[in-house]
Amino acid sequence: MYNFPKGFFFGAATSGVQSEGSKNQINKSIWNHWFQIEPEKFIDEIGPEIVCDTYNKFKEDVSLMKEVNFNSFRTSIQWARLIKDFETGEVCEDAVRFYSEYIDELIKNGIEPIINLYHFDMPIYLQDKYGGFENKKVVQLFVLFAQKAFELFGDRVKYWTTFNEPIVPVEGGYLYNFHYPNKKDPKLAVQVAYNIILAHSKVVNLYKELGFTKQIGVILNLTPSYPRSQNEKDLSAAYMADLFFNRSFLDPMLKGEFPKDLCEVLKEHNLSPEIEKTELEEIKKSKVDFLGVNYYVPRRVKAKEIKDEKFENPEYYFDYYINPEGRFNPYRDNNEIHPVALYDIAKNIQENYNNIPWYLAEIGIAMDLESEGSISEDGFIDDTFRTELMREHFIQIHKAIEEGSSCFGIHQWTFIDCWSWMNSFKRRYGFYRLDLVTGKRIKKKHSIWFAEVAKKNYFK
Ligand code: IFM
Repeated sequence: MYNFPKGFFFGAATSGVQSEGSKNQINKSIWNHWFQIEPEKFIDEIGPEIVCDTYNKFKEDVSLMKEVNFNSFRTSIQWARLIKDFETGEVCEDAVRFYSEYIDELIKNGIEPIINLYHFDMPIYLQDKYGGFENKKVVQLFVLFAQKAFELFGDRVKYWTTFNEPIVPVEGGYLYNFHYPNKKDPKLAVQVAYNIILAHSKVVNLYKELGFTKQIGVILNLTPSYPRSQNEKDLSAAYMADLFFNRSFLDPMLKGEFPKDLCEVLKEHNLSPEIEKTELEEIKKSKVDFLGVNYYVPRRVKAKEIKDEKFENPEYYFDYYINPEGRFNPYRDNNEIHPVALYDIAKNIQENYNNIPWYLAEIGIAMDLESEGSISEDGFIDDTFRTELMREHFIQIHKAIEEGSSCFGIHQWTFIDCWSWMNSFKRRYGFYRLDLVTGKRIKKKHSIWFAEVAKKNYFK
């Protein structure tokens, strides 16, 4: 019997861009813009205009959350929806109404909202005019947006997060070309990463300075790096991967300081960002109340075989390899399945990050085959595969909690199949299948298992 602590969060996560649709949205994000200029880059040429249409259907959707016994739910406020004038912070009244009613509907139904402020969604106006987070002016304007959100909803929202997976816009937009502005520029990538960390710290500090007493945190995608062997070179490869992809954000956001090794390596390659002393003080001062962790796959690394001429990205220090003994998800690009990584993440937080309260903010199993053909006789989408794997992952969380980890919840990605950036609807993760033609939400089998676990607070 796997029992969870009283009040454990069970729910799901989504984001504004991926669920709302763009109805009545005065300003557009980089996603609307990118889709407009290069629709062929998005699978089946589906863009963010309609997606789950949560803007219109949030009441119906909250009742669907109740059917799965969620006691908590995360979404994000879109900067480009809430703010009408980015320079002055003037808000859009319709967006205030929408977010206010959405948040109230959740609370009225006993579902604790966790509200995130940035989920890859730079307003195109700010990207065009200032270069987005390339520019510290935009850090300042993000703080203004956050302030508006706190003033408008801070009386009701008890859990805020500044960023979801802040490393992803850096990777996608400045290293590997899967987010707008599609640049490949490691120096700029480092500056953007630094500016995002600064923006996060300023917002955390502001929240406290304004006298709000609830909780504020951040959501990081943590991917433990496993070396191919215990050979020194493989170990060093894993160390560098961890430094670049996990500690780069974990250390400044949780400990208030950058890892020394990372600073040295960046300096060596002439990649150090522009930093002001007062900014470092701001980063040091900012203390998050909790951490959200997104986990999907482990990172398998080995020593670099052929040296790159110059640093283009962190893979300068390691190569990837496929675990010959691994298990893989046949539905999604053969992603490795490694539930023990969750236990390892929990231990890392417990031992190296002061056992800060944290929750699993995303865990998901993508299945590409959720077409009409996989509807079982009883009318459900049969995603038993997902349940089996979720069970294994939950067991690892349970084990860590038994050993003292301060994990306070599990949110699955995602509630209703949502739009997933360049992949649009190819990879489906939801408790509910979204019919793209009718917009109907159709329950999947896994939601029945999850509803039981959430109701009882345990599973066998
Ligand atoms: O869709 C994304 C989400 O926006 C961030 N975490 C991973 C999900 C699945 O790819």
